[in-house]
Order: sequence, then structure tokens, then C-alpha cells
Amino acid sequence: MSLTDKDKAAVKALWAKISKGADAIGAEALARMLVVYPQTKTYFSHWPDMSAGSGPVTKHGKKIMGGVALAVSKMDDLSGGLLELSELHAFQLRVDPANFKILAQCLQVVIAIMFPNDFTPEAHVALDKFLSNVALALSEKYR
Ligand code: HNI
Repeated sequence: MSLTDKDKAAVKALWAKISKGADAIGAEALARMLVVYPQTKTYFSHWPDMSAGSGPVTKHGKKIMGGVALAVSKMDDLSGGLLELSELHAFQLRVDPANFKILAQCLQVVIAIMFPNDFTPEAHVALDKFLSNVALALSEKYR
């Protein structure tokens, strides 16, 4: 489902409130994904430590949120804006696209915990739609 102007405005408004906590959101969401969906650990087996708060998790959480920030800025053309990241995940990293939905879920749980007042039902529905579209754009190069 494509994003309406209303969805886009709601995501931008939410992002303006939460982006200061982006690094922490990314690290928490990634740590949660690795615990709750342990099958995702296969992609990070080269890390010395996959536990919450570890160096690699903290560092990679930041990178993921850099990707989300890019997606927010390219909201009108997610396929084009995320093309390189899609190629990377498809051809080099070979990440099963089902995992994008899993991470999206973890991101939403963490945002709800860290920013309960900003994560209104309206923000929630828009973010959910946005992250589905991000997952779709990241999966583009798999075809
Ligand atoms: Ni993902 C690397 C963004 C989902 C596995 N990933 C990156 C980088 C960005 C990024 C940015 C760094 C690229 C670079 O170095 O040039 N990843 C994103 C985004 C999402 C996402 C925006 C979804 C919202 N990645 C996932 C998922 C998995 C995943 C769901 C696996 C479960 N990503 C990786 C792996 C790397 C990676 C593996 C390389 C990490 C490393 O340290 O080797």
C-alpha cells in the first residue's frame, strides 16, 4: 500500500520527535531482534558479541538508523533512494527479505517503549505503513 500525503506527514512529524534517539532506538531494536528471532543471528555470526549493549550491536544499530533516516528523506521515491541498500542486502549480504518485516516490528516496539507519548495510534499506523514500504523497497533487487 503506497503512502498517502497524510501518512508521509505523520511519519515526518514522528521522526522529528524521535530522531534524536535514533542511535539508541537502532541498538535496542537490533538487540531485541537477535533475542526474539534468533534465526536472524546467522547474518551476524562474524561479530564477537551479539548481546544487547555490545560494541557491534551499538555500532550496527546506528548504521541501520542511518538507513531509516535516508528512507525518511527519500520518502517520495523509496525504490530509488534505497536502491544501493537493496543491492547490498540482496546480492552481498543475502538477507532473507522476511527479516525486514521482523526488524520493522522490533523498531516499532522500541519506539513505543522509548517515546510512548509520541507513538499515538495515528503515528503507529503511519510508521507501520512506512516501514512496510521500506521493506518492499529493500526487497526490490531480489527480483
Ligand atoms: Ni542491514 C548492513 C540498513 C535490515 C543485515 N544494513 C547494513 C548497513 C545499513 C543497513 C545502512 C550498512 C551498509 C554499509 O556498510 O554500506 N538494514 C538496513 C535497514 C534495514 C536493514 C535500513 C531495515 C529497515 N539488515 C537488515 C536485516 C538484516 C540485515 C533485517 C538481517 C537480519 N545489514 C545486515 C548485515 C549487514 C548490514 C549482515 C552487514 C553488517 C556487518 O557488520 O557485516
